[in-house]
Amino acid sequence: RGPTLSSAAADRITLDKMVESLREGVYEKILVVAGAGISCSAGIPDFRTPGSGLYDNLHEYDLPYPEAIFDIDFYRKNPMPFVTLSKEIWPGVKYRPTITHCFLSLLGKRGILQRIYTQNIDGLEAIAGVNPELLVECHGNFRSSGCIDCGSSYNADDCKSSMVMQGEAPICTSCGGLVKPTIVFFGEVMPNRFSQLVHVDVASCDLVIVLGTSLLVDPVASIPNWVKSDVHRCLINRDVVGSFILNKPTDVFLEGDCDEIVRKLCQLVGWEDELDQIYSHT
Ligand code: CNA
Repeated sequence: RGPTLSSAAADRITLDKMVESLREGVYEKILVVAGAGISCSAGIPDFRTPGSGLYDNLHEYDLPYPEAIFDIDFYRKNPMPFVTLSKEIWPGVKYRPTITHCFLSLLGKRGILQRIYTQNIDGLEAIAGVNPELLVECHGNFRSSGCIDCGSSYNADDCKSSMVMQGEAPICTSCGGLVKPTIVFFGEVMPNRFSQLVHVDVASCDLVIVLGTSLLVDPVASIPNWVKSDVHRCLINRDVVGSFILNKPTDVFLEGDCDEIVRKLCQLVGWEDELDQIYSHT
């Protein structure tokens, strides 16, 4: 016999049940999937929000199509759009972590974070104090750089001063090719760390929290689908995305602004002071 309607209802995850489980320490291995939406309140636009998203605001770069800014062949012909974007978002220069980044840091400090898979390249999770061991920056970061032709590594500080101070792409000292930070462009392979960790993480997590992403870029977009079928999944976003469908017993959708929602969640669980403490130190 399958579950009766009433037992299915009893098993259904709700905000109240999730809060209670967080308070009582039921979840011990939380897997987080994050996207550009968690950095919007820091001042960094996302890609796809109509009007404010980067894709609607790329006129100044004169790109043939929006994704060209992260296209390796286009970079080879015209690195300036990416250089200009990098100058804007280079970690530690202009933007500070949001309440949501601090919430992720809080999960880490409480020892209940399995891993964060972030699609963001702004480095704000690390700046918020997330232990590097608990972080997979799926689309790379600005902390290292290399030649797009011969692959030689290039000093990241020198790359930063070329791009941020001089506003130009550095040239490889070995082969004369163009250098870029180790941001994963379309068609490039993801960091090894992703494939090394993701299988174990999806198999062992006991809650998935997805925040601020349209879940349109694979393979990260598929992570929430790879967890066991009875694992609770919480989506904190402005809209329903990916395989989250309303009324699925394992899923809870908290609709709206992620900073407001994680603050509310922390209030309910009793973690708000801790959250504010982390925020005040970033
Ligand atoms: P996206 O496709 O732009 O989607 C963003 C999602 O977040 C949308 O569903 C929005 O509705 C939602 N959203 C926006 N603001 C908020 C908010 N305040 N609270 C809750 N939800 C919100 O971005 P994805 O991350 O899904 O796309 C993957 C791309 C984006 C990756 O390759 C990134 O490298 C790239 N990107 C990164 C950054 C960054 O590093 N900060 C910025 C822009 C784009």
